[in-house]
Amino acid sequence: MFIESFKVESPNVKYTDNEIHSVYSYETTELVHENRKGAGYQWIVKPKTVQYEFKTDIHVPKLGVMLVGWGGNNGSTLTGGVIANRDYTSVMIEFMFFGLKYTSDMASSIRVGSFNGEEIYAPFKSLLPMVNPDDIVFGGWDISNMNLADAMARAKVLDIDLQKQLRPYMEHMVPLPGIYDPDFIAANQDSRANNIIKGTKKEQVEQVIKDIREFKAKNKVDKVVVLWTGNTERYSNVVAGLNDTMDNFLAALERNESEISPSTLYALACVLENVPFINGSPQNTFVPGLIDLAIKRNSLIGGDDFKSGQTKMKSVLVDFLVGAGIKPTSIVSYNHLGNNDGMNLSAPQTFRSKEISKSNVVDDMVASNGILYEPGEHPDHVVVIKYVPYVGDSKRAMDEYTSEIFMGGKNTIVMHNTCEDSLLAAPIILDLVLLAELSTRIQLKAEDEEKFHSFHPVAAILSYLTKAPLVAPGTPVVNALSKQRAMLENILRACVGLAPENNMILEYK
Ligand code: NAI
Ligand code: DG6
Repeated sequence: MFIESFKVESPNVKYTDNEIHSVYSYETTELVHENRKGAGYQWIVKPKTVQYEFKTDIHVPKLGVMLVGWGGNNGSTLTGGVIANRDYTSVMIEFMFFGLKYTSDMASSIRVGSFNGEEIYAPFKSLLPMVNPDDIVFGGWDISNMNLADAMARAKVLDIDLQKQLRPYMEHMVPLPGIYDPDFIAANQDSRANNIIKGTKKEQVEQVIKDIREFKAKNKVDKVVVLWTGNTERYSNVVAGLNDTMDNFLAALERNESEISPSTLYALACVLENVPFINGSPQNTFVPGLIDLAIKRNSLIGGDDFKSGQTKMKSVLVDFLVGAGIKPTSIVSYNHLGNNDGMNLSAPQTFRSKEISKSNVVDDMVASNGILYEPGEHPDHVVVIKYVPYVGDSKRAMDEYTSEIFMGGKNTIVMHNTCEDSLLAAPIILDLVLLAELSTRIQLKAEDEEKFHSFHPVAAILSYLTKAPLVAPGTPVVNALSKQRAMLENILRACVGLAPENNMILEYK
């Protein structure tokens, strides 16, 4: 049975006019490696309970979302999709949130419990008060000055009838000039760049800060989240004295160092302005010096690279195979696409960024099974991307997984997936900004801490939606989709005093 909403009644949970307060027992384990007399070294596992308190501000702000690369396929598709849902006409109604099937917040559900032997589910978004996407004000930057209606037509993603309906809503939307540095993206993007912020890197950062403030004031929004959905950049070189520490990085900005990428400049502006910044592309926007600064200023950063299709499947399938004692030995992922993203990725240096984020995704799953893999052993893993203009945004992805199975046999699984890339990415962008905003309203405190604090500014809670999750130094990276989803869901459950979903169903045993 599906219910729309619920309220938790428990001595551990208090709803006030301003917040939800919960007291939560975090059950975990502590491991020690001890030398026990006669038995040599032995791993000892000690179950441990830590009391946490969570406080969630229930006042949902009016949210502004500024996209870097607003006029791209993802930006125009998302903007059009949200308008179609909000201001629908009879034609648009057919398309309402069609593309949002994959969002965790908008269309997924959680199990609440069982009632008379029946499982009860509720919308994921009923867990905690979240921004309604209809109420978001969109804006942003693009190095191309094309208005959003023309950008939508160029993208050729949304249905043509829908585009006609959306045009009047979008033709007045023109991206702000963006920071352009041809050294960081493919040369084939040059003809697009007619809308550029001039000046030194420091002046460009100052302009982005000014843009954010003006957007906020003009649209009367309470909060802004900025998300990079611009072209994939090449990796920045991480160099001692340049961007390895906060001080070196800020000094490098003063010197107008050429190795600071546009995406890093936008992110820096956001960190200085205390505005959450999310990177939807694979490049290393978050150089160590910037991460340092974000931590010092407690400003949310998250990324990297939307986990939309092929990689999402991989983080399900390899987790299943390795978890089932089946040993993937060769993973070959090929895709071709014909949109501007594909054209930009046809340059070796930008492709390399994507290759890295797509390749590391099985590491934690492989490391989880020492029966199948020797230390350091890894399946062959090859990623190929080709640019085929004819297919436009409709990406064709083919994957071959070869695994060793029982009695030395081999099993080969082949997948072929065709989908508009931007219809997969747009809802992920929405989820990322909604969750980032929500996470800034949550405070927590462990039993040995005196004061409440926010989550670590490096927002690992967004991992579920990214190919190469950015985590705080020393935090494990989790790529397996089911674990990422469980982390997200269970943390939000804890905020309303609900136990993690353990699937034991002991009440029926
Ligand atoms: P797109 O090429 O259509 O759009 C990117 C936009 O960014 C363009 O309009 C371009 O003019 C603009 N741009 C480039 N550099 C900029 C800068 N420095 N400042 C402001 N604007 C800038 O690409 P699309 O398809 O929208 O994808 C965007 C990004 O999302 C790409 O990096 C892609 O790799 C990444 N991505 C996309 C996924 C998908 O499923 N569509 C999944 C994972 C990542
Ligand atoms: C070619 O792979 C283009 C890319 O931008 C992808 O569409 C994007 O990274 C999605 O990747 P995946 O592996 O999640 O489908």
